Amino acid sequence: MNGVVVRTYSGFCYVDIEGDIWECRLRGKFRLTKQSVLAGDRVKVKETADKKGVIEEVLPRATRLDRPAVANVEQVVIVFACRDPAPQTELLDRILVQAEAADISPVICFNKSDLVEDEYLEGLVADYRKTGYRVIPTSTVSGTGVDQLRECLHGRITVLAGPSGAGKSSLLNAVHPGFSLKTGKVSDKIGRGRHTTRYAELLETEPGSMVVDSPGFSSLYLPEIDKESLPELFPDFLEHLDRCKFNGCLHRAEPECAVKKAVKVGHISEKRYEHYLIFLEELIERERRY
Ligand SMILES: Nc1nc2c(ncn2[C@@H]2O[C@H](COP(=O)(O)OP(=O)(O)OP(=O)(O)O)[C@@H](O)[C@H]2O)c(=O)[nH]1
Ligand SMILES: [Mg+2]
Ligand SMILES: [Zn+2]
Repeated sequence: MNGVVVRTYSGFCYVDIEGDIWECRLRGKFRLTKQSVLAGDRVKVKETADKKGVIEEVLPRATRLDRPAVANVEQVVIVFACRDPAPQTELLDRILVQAEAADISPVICFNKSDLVEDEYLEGLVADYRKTGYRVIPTSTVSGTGVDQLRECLHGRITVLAGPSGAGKSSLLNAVHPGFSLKTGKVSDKIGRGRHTTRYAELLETEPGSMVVDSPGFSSLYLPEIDKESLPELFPDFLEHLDRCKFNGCLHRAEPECAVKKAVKVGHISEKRYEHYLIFLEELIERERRY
């Protein structure tokens, strides 16, 4: 029988088979690697008891994201709060690069828009609209952007990603009043969430639309990519790349660099460019080590 893994938990996989959730074990060969079966995986199950079975095979994945670890999503909605916790745009850019490298389309939500002045929000949004990505300011308190987000989830398989406390579960509850996902207070002292969501879980918002709620994370992760391909993972750089003087320009110290010019005149945000340089150094350092 075929099914979709809705979540994995301490050695068990919960698999949706024609609307029923089956508790499945993994066959020995899948125990070898830690993340061998992920939420979103399509699997072949052999029945062992009533609504219990063994996963015989994981079918080939269309996509695969590392953080959060999910399979077969088409879209990632990256959720950051405008404040509490303050948006860490370096982490946002890392998730964007990861999504581009995995061929998953990103959408950015700046949530808790009710907590900041319009001017601040507009600055944040304008910076990221320059990338060409869709940016949706949202608030589960005022309801801003909730309809837009619902429309954006329609007919797709989406994962929500972002730091703990940004409001991912709250947004899903707002989009789909039938959900009652657990949400948690952001601690006043450290301004961080407390990892209320504990595991990635695939949920159906409406027939044909699936969404994965995932635990927040803040680790500064970068996938395995060649430094030469990094600029292509910044869609706001793309139109400038052919205009650099040097072939193989890495847009650092090279003269007559079209990317640096675009930053100077404001077509590319300075912060994005700064983060590009940080990621580039990291990749160069990695290549040196291996
Ligand atoms: N003011 C305001 N608070 C919000 C908004 N959205 C969520 N919150 C609050 O932010 C806190 C964290 O929300 P969650 O939905 O648990 O955040 P999360 O991203 O799912 O966090 P993890 O599950 O830990 O990754 C809760 O206290 C929510 O009530 C919003 O739009 N405005
Ligand atoms: Mg959550
Ligand atoms: Zn250049």
